[in-house]
Amino acid sequence: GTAQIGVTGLAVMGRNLARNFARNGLTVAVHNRTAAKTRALVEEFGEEGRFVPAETPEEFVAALERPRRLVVMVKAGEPTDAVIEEFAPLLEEGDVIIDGGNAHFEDTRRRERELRERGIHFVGAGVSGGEEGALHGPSIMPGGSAESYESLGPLLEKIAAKAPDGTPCVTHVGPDGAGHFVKMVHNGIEYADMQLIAEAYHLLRTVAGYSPAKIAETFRGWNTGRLDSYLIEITAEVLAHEDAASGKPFVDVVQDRAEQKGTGRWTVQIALDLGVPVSGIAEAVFARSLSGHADLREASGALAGPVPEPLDEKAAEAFAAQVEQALYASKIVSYTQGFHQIRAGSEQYEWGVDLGSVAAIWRAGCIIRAAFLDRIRAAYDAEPELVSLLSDKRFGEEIGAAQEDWRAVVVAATRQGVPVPGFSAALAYYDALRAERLPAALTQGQRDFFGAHTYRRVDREGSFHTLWGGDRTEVEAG
Ligand code: NBP
Repeated sequence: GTAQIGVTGLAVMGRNLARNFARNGLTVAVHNRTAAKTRALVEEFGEEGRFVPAETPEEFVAALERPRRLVVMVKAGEPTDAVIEEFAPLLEEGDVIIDGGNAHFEDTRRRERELRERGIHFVGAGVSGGEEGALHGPSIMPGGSAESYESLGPLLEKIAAKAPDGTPCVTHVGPDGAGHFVKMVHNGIEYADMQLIAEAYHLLRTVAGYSPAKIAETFRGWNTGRLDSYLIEITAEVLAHEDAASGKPFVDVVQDRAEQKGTGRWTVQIALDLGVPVSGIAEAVFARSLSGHADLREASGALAGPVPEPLDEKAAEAFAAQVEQALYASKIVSYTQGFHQIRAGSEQYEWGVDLGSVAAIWRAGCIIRAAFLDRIRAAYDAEPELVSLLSDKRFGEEIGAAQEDWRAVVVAATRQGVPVPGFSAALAYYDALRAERLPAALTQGQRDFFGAHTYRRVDREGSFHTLWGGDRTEVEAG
């Protein structure tokens, strides 16, 4: 074969990835279960580069140069297993299967193990940026053997997004499931970012009394500063958009029920298993789920509470500046929590993930791309063992400078009855970390009282139990 890479699964993502490879000068074998899609791709875009269409798996495998590199871009879950089972028997030792779908990292770990036993490299690669990213340059998070990355890396570097300094947004994240794990947390952070932006919008709308058009303008302003990011940019676009049919702001004609495909939920489920407090991401997932409970909301419409009273123009402007502070501070907390989760996953599975490189490959191509990520990378480059982003001097100073306004925003929201689960959970996390003593000591006392779960003392080593049902003397536990 002559193709340097193959793509099987030519729905929107696979088709665009194949075109991206071809546009970058690679010869690309293309295959799809339903052959009509393969033919359509070559008919429509054949002039963009060198495609080798294959009707059968055998033809597809034969079209590839060795070691073969095949990208599987089919629906996550069972279809991915079915495709792997179809192709693996046709491959030889040293060939590489790349799963670019949104697989759960535990599935990736299992597939990698099974294929390794058969002498085949399996690379679970997170691909972010949607269909546009797949075509023009996604952020790519590949996991798998270092050896497979040697043969694959240079090809991925060609098609990946380029950061502002020109470096490709792809790196060998770590072994087996590391890439899909990092992609999962990326999506969790994306949920949190979107929720925080939604809360800022809600406050500007109800407390500041701004119109969607005015809020779009406000976001455009923010996008020239430290919040400069793709999500802020598209927020302004969505808010400025008018519905053609009704002439109303687009945001007012869309049903207020957010949906989800599941990667945010995975992030929280895994965080619970790892014992990592990702409260910002969790609140974002819950906020979407709550919005979808039309029954609960209908049944609760008569509950008492304040009706927000819009501020006058001057006060509104000052409030908007405070909301920017709250948004930025809460965003720092979300990323702090997300990077904590990656660090914990990396320790648990012994992946050796370099957090600075993760921040670096999120700078372009992906949904959470932002100027901010350069600063996160700098923080980890300066101190790779950084315990928490909040313990980085510059982030610490910035969040410290924002905290008074952040509190004022949470207070205003609470007074006016506007839900801000993201802002307030982030603030609670910040205050919990700062606190010299947490009430967890009392929790331990209660646990010891009802369950003899024991506790540790501040002044002596060892585990202790108080005989609560007896004379309340303290005994040393075994
Ligand atoms: P879909 O997730 O809609 O999958 C459609 C593709 O899977 C088609 O090529 C289809 O072949 C193939 N397929 C299925 Br379904 N079952 C199969 C089977 N048993 N054997 C062989 N092929 C099978 O495509 P997509 O939206 O392009 O997404 C591809 C992957 O990329 C997914 O894992 C997705 O989660 C991930 N992803 C998507 C986005 C996005 O923005 N859409 C972003 C990032 C990641 P057919 O044509 O014969 O039916």
